Amino acid sequence: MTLYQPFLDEAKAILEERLDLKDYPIPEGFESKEASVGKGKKRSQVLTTSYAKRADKLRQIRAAHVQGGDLYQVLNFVIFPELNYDLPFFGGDLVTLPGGHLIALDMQPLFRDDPQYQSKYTEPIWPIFKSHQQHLPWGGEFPDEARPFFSPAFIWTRPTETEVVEKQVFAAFIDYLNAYLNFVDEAEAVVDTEELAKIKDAQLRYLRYRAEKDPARGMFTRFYGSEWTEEYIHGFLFDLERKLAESGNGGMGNWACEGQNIVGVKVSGRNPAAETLS
Ligand code: DBV
Repeated sequence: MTLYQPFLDEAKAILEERLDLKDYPIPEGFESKEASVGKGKKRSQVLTTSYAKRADKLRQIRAAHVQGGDLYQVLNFVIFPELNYDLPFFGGDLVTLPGGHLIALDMQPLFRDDPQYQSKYTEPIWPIFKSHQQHLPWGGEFPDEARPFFSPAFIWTRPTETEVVEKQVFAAFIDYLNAYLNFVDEAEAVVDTEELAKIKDAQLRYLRYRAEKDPARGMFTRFYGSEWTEEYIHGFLFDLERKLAESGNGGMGNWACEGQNIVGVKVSGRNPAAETLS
């Protein structure tokens, strides 16, 4: 079973059609990683593959796809805008584990409680949210500390039927992605220095939260060990701090392009960003 392959394929096709995509480097060793899990008859292979691109206004578009038969299917798909746009993050966490399906889908706000921000980035998608919400009821228990990072149009659901994932979740995922790309089309670069500083703070707050609390850390550590996992989290999945440190300019404007120079540079240890910054 590869439940989320059609999601990834369709997302790639839409991105390809709607954006002028450029390559984004995936650090060596993280394009694809395999491990055997379980014992005896239950032994199976778990494959994790990565996808990454960038585009105008979008610093990183990336996906991690875990395929481990009936037991583990995960697609984590996030779009990180450049720091000179007030765009939200596109965030999809589509998770199927032995315990069932768990779906998080949202345009994660930089400034959740700002009414102007809500009218710009939540109101336009409200009809889409409502149309899907009726098929995808609230999934219950949700970590309080994660709330600031989600919008009122957050879809959080735990479907009991795989068919609901294949149909309703798929439709919601595609609608949200297209609506997100509409925002990207409209977005204009921010030039006000105060505003830019707020955006950078909000991006770093989000980044640090996600890297620190990554709910996949346990799963990845079991499969691939802690060294690989920490490097995957800080060096690829949530890499903003590294990129800022590498570009060495505090990260405004076009730094992501300069960031391309780091291709081939080997990083080792836990987080070189911390050393460079101190
Ligand atoms: N989640 C990720 C990445 C994943 C991933 C990069 C590549 O951020 C997978 C893989 N999410 C993943 C897995 C689980 C979850 C759960 C494997 C199951 C963990 C387990 O049960 O062992 C939204 N994802 C979750 C949960 C939430 C989210 C709330 C439940 C975890 C819990 O109850 O603590 N997405 C997640 C989140 C943010 C987000 C917290 C915060 C901004 O965007």
